[in-house]
Amino acid sequence: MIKLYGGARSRASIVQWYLEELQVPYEFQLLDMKVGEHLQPDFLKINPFGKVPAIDDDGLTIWESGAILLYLAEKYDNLTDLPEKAIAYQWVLFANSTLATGLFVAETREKEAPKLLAGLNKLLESRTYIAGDRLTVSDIAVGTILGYAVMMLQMSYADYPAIDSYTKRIGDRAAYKKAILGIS
Ligand SMILES: N[C@@H](CCC(=O)N[C@@H](CS)C(=O)NCC(=O)O)C(=O)O
Repeated sequence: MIKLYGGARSRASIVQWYLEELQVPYEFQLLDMKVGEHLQPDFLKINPFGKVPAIDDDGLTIWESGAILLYLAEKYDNLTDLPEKAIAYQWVLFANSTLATGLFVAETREKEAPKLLAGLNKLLESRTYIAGDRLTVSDIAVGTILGYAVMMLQMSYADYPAIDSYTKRIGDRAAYKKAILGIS
């Protein structure tokens, strides 16, 4: 069974959301990061940088949330077609680099966030999910960053109605509620 290493309110929730969506059995290994369990030798063997999330899937250890998401997509979500894979890589990298930086780096937020949100809003006016008409790994990556911005920065999408509906749509999913909001 997959072991998912995470801390309370950590980016492990992103991976947990996807595992819940995929209905893949997993065990959540909660590290007490306040006392530095993520910096102990046992965990440093899994991720030498002492950061969560990380997974152990039958002896294969992977860290970095985007890499874990893409691994899960290929193994459990039938992501095999090269063009579809390229689109998934695009969105996962966009979420963890361009979007996360654009929304979370205070110094550049004012300049970057409106451009990024306007582009996403336009795209979501014509599709239900990020990569088309079904929820994919791209939604897990982009959706969590959009959700975290609301939770951590009190960001409002009132000026971006398609993003607003999208975040409500994903926020209504049982797997999202359990993993991201901690509501079972
Ligand atoms: N880019 C990494 C970021 C990982 C990361 O910074 N995780 C935080 C928790 S959300 C962490 O482990 N921090 C502990 C530390 O840096 O000591 C990912 O997405 O997996």
